Amino acid sequence: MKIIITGILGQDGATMAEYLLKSTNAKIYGMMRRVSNPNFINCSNFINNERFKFVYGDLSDSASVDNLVREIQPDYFINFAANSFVGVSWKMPEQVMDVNTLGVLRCLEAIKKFKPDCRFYSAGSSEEWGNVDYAPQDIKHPIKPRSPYGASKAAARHIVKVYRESYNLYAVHGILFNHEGTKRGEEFVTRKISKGVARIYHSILNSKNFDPIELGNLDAKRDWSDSRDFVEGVWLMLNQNQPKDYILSSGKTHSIREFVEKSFLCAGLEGFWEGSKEEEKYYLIGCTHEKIAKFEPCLVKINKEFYRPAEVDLLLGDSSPIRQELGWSPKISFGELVRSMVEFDIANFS
Ligand code: G4F
Repeated sequence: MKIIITGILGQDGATMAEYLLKSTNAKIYGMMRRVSNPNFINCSNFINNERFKFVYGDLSDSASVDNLVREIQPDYFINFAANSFVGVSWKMPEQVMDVNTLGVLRCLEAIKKFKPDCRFYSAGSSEEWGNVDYAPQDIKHPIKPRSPYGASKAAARHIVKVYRESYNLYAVHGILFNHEGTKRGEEFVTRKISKGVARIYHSILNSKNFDPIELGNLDAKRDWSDSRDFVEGVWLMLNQNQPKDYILSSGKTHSIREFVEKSFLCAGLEGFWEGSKEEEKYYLIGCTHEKIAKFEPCLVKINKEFYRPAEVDLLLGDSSPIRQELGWSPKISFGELVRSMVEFDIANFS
């Protein structure tokens, strides 16, 4: 069995490869773009596995995608490559549409031309629903994106459906709610918080002053899960009798504020909120370190730079169909997810 995974250096591609190398005998081809200084940290557990190989390709270059599918003849093509940072999608909307939407089209075209029985996974997003009408959101929720990123994923969803129906391809567009972990990029809010907590924890341990973590909107709510649970759901979606799109979500929602509080508690640090709107701050309770206490130990403050032009206020997913029909369920709770990220970042702080 041969599987192409795009986005191999990112959280989802690397987590998927780890899972498939353990649970199948497949040969994995991890597609990466040529960049000057690639970061292989997320691939360290499998980079030397004899069933794993890096291959060059780029979703914005159809010839490269065509060549990979023609030469490898994959049984599965799992597309996790994307410009996945919502916040930056207003700054480079054309590139986002090119990679996230046309990139999916290029994969589908390559499969149609060179390996029509290859099963294709397209990574959809709860951002497609954006300004939500109801909660929990199910697969029938209207598409109302709030960002170029959300629009790019919604368009990808349509093109997957069109190719599935027009050419009888096995192509699914699974809707993934937020999913995190220790491979998460530092620009996303959860990893930014867990890394910030680790930095502050070590400063306090060494009686050093520290800068607060600077965040944007604290009141947005997200349905967070662990990415290791999600790759199992993706694999189930790829192995149904007939292709069908599903949602993966925990079914619980938490605010950024709650993520902050829980993360600091995991490091043994308790805080309290004071002030409102842009002046709101999170202070450390009962700091006993003489040197730190002097500096009014502020843990979190607001920086307007991290506000978005349009926000998605609430995400909460209904994943009951995949639970009932394919037997998927997440094993890692929100509390365990936060703890694992904070403990990892404290242990690996440098
Ligand atoms: O961590 P985020 O950047 O993730 P976001 O925008 O929810 O998108 C993630 O989940 C989607 C699925 O729902 C994926 F499709 C997408 O690729 C990505 O993985 O932001 C989460 C929330 C937002 O409401 C944001 O406004 O956190 C808020 N936030 C507050 N302060 C911040 C910050 N986000 C970031 N990145 N940085 C901040 O300082």
